[in-house]
Amino acid sequence: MQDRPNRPGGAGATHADFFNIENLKPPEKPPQRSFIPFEAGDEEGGEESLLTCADGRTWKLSLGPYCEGVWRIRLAGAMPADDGTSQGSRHIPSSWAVLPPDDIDAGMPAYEGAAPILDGTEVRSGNCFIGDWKYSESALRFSMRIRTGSRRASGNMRVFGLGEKMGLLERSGRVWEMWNTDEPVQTPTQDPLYVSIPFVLCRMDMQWFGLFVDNPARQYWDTRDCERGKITVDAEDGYLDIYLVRGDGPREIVRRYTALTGLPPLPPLWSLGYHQSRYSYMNQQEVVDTAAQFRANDLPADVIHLDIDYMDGYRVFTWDPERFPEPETMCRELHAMGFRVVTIVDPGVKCDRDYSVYSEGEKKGFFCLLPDGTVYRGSVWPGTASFPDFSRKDVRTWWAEQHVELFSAGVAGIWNDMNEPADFTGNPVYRPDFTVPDELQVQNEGEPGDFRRFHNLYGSAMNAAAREAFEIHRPEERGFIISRAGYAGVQRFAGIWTGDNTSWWEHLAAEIPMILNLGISGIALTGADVGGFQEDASAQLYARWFAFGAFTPYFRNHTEKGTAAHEPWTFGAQTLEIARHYLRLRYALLPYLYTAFYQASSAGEPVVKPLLFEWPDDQRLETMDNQYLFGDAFMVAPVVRPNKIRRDVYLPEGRWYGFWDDTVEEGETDLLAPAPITRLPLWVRGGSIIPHEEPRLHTDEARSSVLLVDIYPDSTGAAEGLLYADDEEGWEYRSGVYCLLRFSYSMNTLTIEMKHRGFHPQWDTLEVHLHRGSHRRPEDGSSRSGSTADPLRLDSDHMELPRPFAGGGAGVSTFSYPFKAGSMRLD
Ligand code: MIG
Repeated sequence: MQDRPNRPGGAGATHADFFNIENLKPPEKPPQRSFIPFEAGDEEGGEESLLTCADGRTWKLSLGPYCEGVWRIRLAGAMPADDGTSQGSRHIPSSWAVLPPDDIDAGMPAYEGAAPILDGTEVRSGNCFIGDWKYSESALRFSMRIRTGSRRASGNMRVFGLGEKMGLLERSGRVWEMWNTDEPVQTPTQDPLYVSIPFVLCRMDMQWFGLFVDNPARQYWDTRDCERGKITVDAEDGYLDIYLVRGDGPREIVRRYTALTGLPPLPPLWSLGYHQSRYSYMNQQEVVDTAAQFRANDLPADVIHLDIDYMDGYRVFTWDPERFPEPETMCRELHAMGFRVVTIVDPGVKCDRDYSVYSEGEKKGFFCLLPDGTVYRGSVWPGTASFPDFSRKDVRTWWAEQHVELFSAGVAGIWNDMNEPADFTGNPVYRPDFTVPDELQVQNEGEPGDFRRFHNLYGSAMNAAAREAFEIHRPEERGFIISRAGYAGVQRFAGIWTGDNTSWWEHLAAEIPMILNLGISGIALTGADVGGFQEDASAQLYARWFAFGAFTPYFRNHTEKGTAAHEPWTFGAQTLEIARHYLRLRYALLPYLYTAFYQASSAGEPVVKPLLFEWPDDQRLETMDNQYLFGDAFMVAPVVRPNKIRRDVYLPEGRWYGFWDDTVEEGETDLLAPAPITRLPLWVRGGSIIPHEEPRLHTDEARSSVLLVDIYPDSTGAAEGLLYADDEEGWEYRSGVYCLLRFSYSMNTLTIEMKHRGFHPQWDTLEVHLHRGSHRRPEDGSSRSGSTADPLRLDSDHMELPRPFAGGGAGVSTFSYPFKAGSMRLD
């Protein structure tokens, strides 16, 4: 039995301890500490400055360029310990997040703005100041401020990013904690959640900055003084490793930050199709039957997920012998229907000496140890469990090898859950310690330490091991990994889904700023449990969420144990029709979406982006988190409230085409858009060219040989778009086996330019649709009076589905050509 005094549910705890209110007090955020400021030392150099503190010890502040547009600011010194001795060191540990400068190349233009300078105790870049360094026994603190000519601060600072957080797009006004936490109660005030990414994108007056504080220990970001031009950061580890990212605007800064922490691999095309999940499909037959229902209902889908009940007693890397007796047969049957299988993997290994993963891990000394050198035993789904030390290369390789149990059965993707890591022995109400003890020792690639430093890295390191699993067992495939936890840079290994949301309208709304801020924080492959995880969705919520989900990067339906069924056919015929409609649209747009992912993996561009990416000077867009861009061409304005038949939409500068009816609007305009239950409010940005194709039932199905291309000219009559194509699964694209086409249209001529010719796409015919648009708003069909059906009824006999790309209606001209590079006149 271990002695865990702060853990009411810990080993040896009694029932009474568990409900002891004292033990369940929320932790103080941030803890009160008394800080002592640093003073400038005698020696000052151009790129280094020595700071002294009251006890005479010196700290070194240094500044240097890191890579294009990025400067690194470091503060290292001695952290005084309680007993007055010096603990910690001047040594800044190697980063898990940041790539070596030589490996960073996102093909970006050189940055020509003012480089920061180190000036005494401060770093200055334009009107941005980083300084005000302070220390206490338990944390380092600094502030970023803006100063303007007047003595009053500008009062005009906005911050975005910080990874996966509740709340709005804009992050000012509270203290945010960086500490990966398994938190299913996602109320607006809840913080933290599963992912920690200490990066902000901020605007100060008309200047944009990125600030990344690469320190995986617990941090607090205090944005309450943003309106007075100040952010304060506390980091509970004895060093600061800060990256100041400059660029021409939000897009370039995010691209630079993403390149700094690693571009994501291109996901295989199948993983951009639809994923069906539930906690859990309880046996092999149920999985196969569910997949068959998709086909019987003519529903496009590519993936089915197996949650923890496929395992034998929740032993990771095993199959339950009764309920999943023949996983190989199951995967084969699923594959024959065009389904791939993704299995959940949890890090906690059941302490059971008759189970090889445990006995081997124990023998090899691969589990995290308590300070006294004994193996730590926590408690998760399998009961008592130990946690692999993923900070070690040899442990990651060993973990990667265990995946053979899944891969040999035919599993195609890995879903890493519980990797905060969650440990039920912590405080179940205030969950920051619902994890393994801070004292656990890790070897951390030769820089040993404890979980204070490694906690936030645990998820990323587990994902690195899963990446290695693909490298070992499926070297020909890109693989697919979706994770719940992660730290900055996790995008190199995995995408992130937003965890345990609830079937609430509020959560549908909350997912938009959450995935936008994840995108700002470098993670392109993101999505939420469609329909909501906890509780039962209503048909109306489900229909709205489904349409929105089709316009998120990772599109998966999932639900909790014990909830009503959430498969698309379980809400009645009309909801099924709506789901099919948006699934078909998703599949039609795969060439477009895949191209957006190419931009993510080659240039660090998020797939879903806030409007401020394109219109950084339009200050109305800074708080806009119910509309967003999906790729470069679509603006999505999901309905996130019940019983709405219209919704308010703001169209920024430029020309806009209603996706369903080609109504042309000139921004900047506010309008009330029709939104019957069948209709996701959707616009195409004038100036776009969108490649798409006939929807298939799954991505292995033979595709039509016709590439469809829709042209939406801007007010000058011009448009452009990209198309990326490759073999959709392997790594050859990294050695140039892909094609990249640029479409441009002006003066009635469409030009296709081959930017890269390393692959032959499968389409041989091009069908071009030129949209001329209509300035007259059609009858919107959303009024309750008149002849049209009730816009919200999901039980009416007749349902009119809106027609994608305006259904090739009156304002659309169609042309057909062989698909090849060259120019063609459209008249
Ligand atoms: O503590 O594996 O977020 O998607 O269904 C619950 C069971 C553990 C949490 C995940 C959820 C998954 C569930 N898991």
